[in-house]
Amino acid sequence: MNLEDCLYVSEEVKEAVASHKPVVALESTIISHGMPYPKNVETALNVEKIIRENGAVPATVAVIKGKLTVGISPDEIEYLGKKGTAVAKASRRDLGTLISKKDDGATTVTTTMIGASLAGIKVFATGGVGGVHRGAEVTMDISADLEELSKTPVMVVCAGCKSILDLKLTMEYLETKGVPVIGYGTDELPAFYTRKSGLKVDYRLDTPKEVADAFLAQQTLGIGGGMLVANPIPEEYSMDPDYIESIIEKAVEECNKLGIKGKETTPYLLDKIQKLTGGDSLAANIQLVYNNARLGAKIASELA
Ligand code: PSU
Ligand code: MN
Repeated sequence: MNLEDCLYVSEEVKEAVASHKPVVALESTIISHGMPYPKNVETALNVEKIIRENGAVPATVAVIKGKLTVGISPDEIEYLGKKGTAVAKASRRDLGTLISKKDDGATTVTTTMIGASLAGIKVFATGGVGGVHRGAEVTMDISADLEELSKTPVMVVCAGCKSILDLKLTMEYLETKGVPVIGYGTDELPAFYTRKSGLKVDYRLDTPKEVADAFLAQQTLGIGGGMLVANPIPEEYSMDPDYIESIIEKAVEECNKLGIKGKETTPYLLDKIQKLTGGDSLAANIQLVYNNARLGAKIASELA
């Protein structure tokens, strides 16, 4: 078996990477497991458009018919969005089996980083990353995303972490793993739906060039690992912190009551929050993803 039997990089992405054009990777779990159809497909296609408008090539990643594919087609985006949670959520441990069975999979932050890295892409934009869950001192539910950030040299542009997670423990874990957390234009870690969390980031950087330079220095040293760039949701789309906190608490309580565990936890919570807010959180979610796509394209342009 060769790498080409397991990995497919689209011609456009291959050409862009080879000629040092800016490329931004995008995940597909957000499509299949993070948003309802048809908003998920509409959002994913708009994100690709925004990246192009900002001078970069988009590379949405997924497992398609047994190949980790970097740069899926609009038809494949539609397919993954329509099939929704019936598509396997593919984390690091799932890749081997999904590929050998010629199956499909929606890539998480973890596996999108893996695909990006194999294709030579440095920047990846999304909404939120996984982290240390509330109650992890008992459940040990810590997202594989944090481990991946510590070893794979890809920068992840996100809107911080949702407080479905224990943000304080997530920051501690990232510190232990040596993952730099950069606040884009802020000293404070944004909390996805809101711009504030009460926690400090490691460094505040204010321009795409500053972020690109920090990443470049880290990679030039050869110490490896990624970087988490936390870009706050634009003020006009941010939600009321008390309101969203009460919703998240309800969702977490319901999740515990139902005994939901493992890889089901995050998709359950995302869906529950969307239902409890009557779609308001989905609108905010979509806007912050667009905002991250714009920043990702600008950083990729600086790196290129
Ligand atoms: N957090 C979000 N939206 C998402 C996810 C997390 O706000 O869509 C998805 C991402 O794909 C992330 C994954 O990599 O969930 C993390 O899942 P887990 O907590 O099971 O590691
Ligand atoms: Mn988990």
